[in-house]
Parts: sequence; C-alpha cells; structure tokens
Amino acid sequence: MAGPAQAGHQRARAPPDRPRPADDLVSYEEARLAFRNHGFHLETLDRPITPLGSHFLLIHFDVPELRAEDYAIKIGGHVREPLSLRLDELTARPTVRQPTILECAGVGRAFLHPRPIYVPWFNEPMGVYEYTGTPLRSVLEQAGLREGATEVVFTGWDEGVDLGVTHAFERALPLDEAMKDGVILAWEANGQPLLPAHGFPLRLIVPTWYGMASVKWLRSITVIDHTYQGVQQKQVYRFQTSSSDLGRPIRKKAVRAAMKPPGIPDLISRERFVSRGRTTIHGMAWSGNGSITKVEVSIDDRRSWRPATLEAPVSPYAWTPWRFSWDANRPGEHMLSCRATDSAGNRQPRNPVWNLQGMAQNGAERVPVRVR
Ligand SMILES: Nc1nc2c(c(=O)[nH]1)N[C@H]1C(S)=C(S)[C@@H](COP(=O)(O)O)O[C@H]1N2
Ligand SMILES: [Mo]
Repeated sequence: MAGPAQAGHQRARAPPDRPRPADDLVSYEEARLAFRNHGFHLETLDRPITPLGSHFLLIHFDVPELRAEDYAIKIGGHVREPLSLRLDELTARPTVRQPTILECAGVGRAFLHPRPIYVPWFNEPMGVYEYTGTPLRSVLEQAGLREGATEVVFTGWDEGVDLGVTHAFERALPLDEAMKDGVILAWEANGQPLLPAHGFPLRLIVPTWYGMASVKWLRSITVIDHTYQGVQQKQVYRFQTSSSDLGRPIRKKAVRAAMKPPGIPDLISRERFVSRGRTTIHGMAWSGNGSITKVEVSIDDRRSWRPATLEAPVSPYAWTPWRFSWDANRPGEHMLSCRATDSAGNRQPRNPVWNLQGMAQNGAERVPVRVR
C-alpha cells in the first residue's frame, strides 16, 4: 500500500516489476480499515451509474442486522404528530428514482502528511447509484413541523465508540437542507434492495453533502428546536488547521474531477500503460455547490491546461461526464491531471490542502501513465 503524499507516484516510476519491500507502509490500523471500507473501482468511471459492488463503502462501526418484515422508522421530536412508518408504507408513498453521487469527506486523506489514523483514502471514495426512495420533505410535512423547529437528527441502528464516546451513528441537517429537493429516504440502489453494507433496509440520501450526512440503517428521525451537539457533528467532520482550531464543519462536497485511468495497469504500482497514438480519456466531475461548468486536463503535470468536452449528467444529482482526446505520441512517462470548476466559481486547487482530520481534499488528481 502506498504511503503518504506523492510516495505512490515516486514508486510508480520504478521499473514495472515487483518492487522492494515497502518502507512507507500505512499503519496496521489503516490497512485494516481499508479492507473494511473499500474504494470505488476507477475503471467503471465512464459509466453514469456505478455497478453494484463497485461503489465505495464506509462503515464506522458494524453493519447492523435488520429485517425488512418488522422494520419501521420513527419520526418524532418537535412535530405535531409523531409517526412510525413500515417499509411497505414507505414504498407506497410517491417514489423517485434518482442517480446520486456520494463521496466520503475523507477523500484524499492519504495524500496528507502527517495525517490522522483513519481510512486512508486516495481519490476513490465515491460512486453513483440510482436510488429509489421517497422525498423526505413530504414525510416531515405529514408529521407536521412545530414552531421553532431548526434541525433534523437522523439516527442509525449501528452503535460504537469514537473519541471515547459510546453512541449510535447520528447526524443532523439544518431544516432548510432537510426540506430540499433530492433529499430522499431510499430503499433501493440500482433497482435492488440496498445491500446490507449500504444501509439496508432504509437510508437517507443527501445529494450535495459529503457522505456522512447520508445516514444508513435509519432508526429514527427527530426534529429538534436547538443546535445538535453529537460527536459526529461537533468533533468529527471538521476542517481544522490545528488542534486548537475549532475549525468549520464539513458540509457540501468540494468541486472535484476524477479520471478513468487510461490503458492497462501494472499489478502492484497501478501505473498505467498506454499504446502510442490517440487515446480518449474519460472521467466524471461533480460539486456540492452547483453544476460543473468546466473540466480541464493537463498532460504535463499541471503546468498547462486544456479544456475537456462535457456531457450532460443523467440526473441533476449525478456526476458530469467529460472526455479529452490525448495524442499520446511521445513514448515514456507522462503525468496526467484533471481539474473542475463549478457554477459557483470554485476551482480545484493544484495541491492537497492539509488539515488536521484529513477532510475534503480536492487537489487536482495526478495519474502517471507510460506510453509504449
Ligand atoms: N448509520 C451510518 N450511516 C452512515 C455511516 C455509518 O457508519 N453509519 N457512514 C457514513 C459515511 S462517513 C459515508 S461516506 C457514507 C458511505 O455510504 P456507502 O457506504 O453506501 O458508500 O455513509 C454514511 N452513513
Ligand atoms: Mo464518509
């Protein structure tokens, strides 16, 4: 497993053979977390919908064992009429099918040094499943929001210990975010019941926020009239520049473009081999703060940039496909990169931006390719 920052890229320049034993190993804990929480299969990045099983996974504690037959979710708190809805009652409600991009806020953590010991993602914690579900807004409206309601808390069935605190995985959304179009209670992905690891039988989907907001294995939804103070909100998922900096909460996905690695891989280094000649590079781009207005590609390690061609996303909540024609006529090493700009004017930085928890990194991706 490659180490921090650019170590993976340096190793990629070694001869394409089994390398010497690594001296830049990630920790034992990180390796174990990486097995439980696998990444997106980048070779599927030219498909608008990610095949089941090729989407990334992030499970904080254990996958709870839940049965569809006796499942019901409670909606209560600061509402006029608390509800309990069974799965068959949920699926009888107005239903939408919605391809939606999910991305973990820990993206790019492995590029940072020093970094916290947690899932050592590079650029692969993302995916687009086509979710089937019902809009959250109509469920909240049925329960009837009472005067003074400010936030909505989503509680999962999974429980564990983080920062010494025993808790169920739980996150809150401000009321206006919870009421937005696209926020759904989902029971299917790609036309099949959610896989157990992805939240069976019911999960929340919040399209514009990083993945932690999309609570899986939903147990209850509670409307509150104050500011939620749970561990996963107030301590974890903050962009901090030092341990004394309280930081700002991580919320919406930063703009990012990802490239389907061209050609074929070397088994160990994952370096790519491409035959000489013209080759089309495919990728996807997305942002939690608007639509994608531009994607650029660099073939000289981010010195110069040329525009890629954009295609329409299959849903306003999915990613935007892009492609770029590369005349790979010079044999040898090349460093390819891509970067996106969104409709709010945000553009990816050239390099990762360090922060204490290793969150929301969106520096332009670097993909080493050997032309032969
Ligand atoms: N109940 C519960 N919901 C959860 C999590 C969790 O551990 N427990 N992980 C969150 C995080 S951090 C992410 S990135 C997404 C991952 O969703 P996926 O595993 O379906 O890709 O689920 C979110 N919802
Ligand atoms: Mo995440």
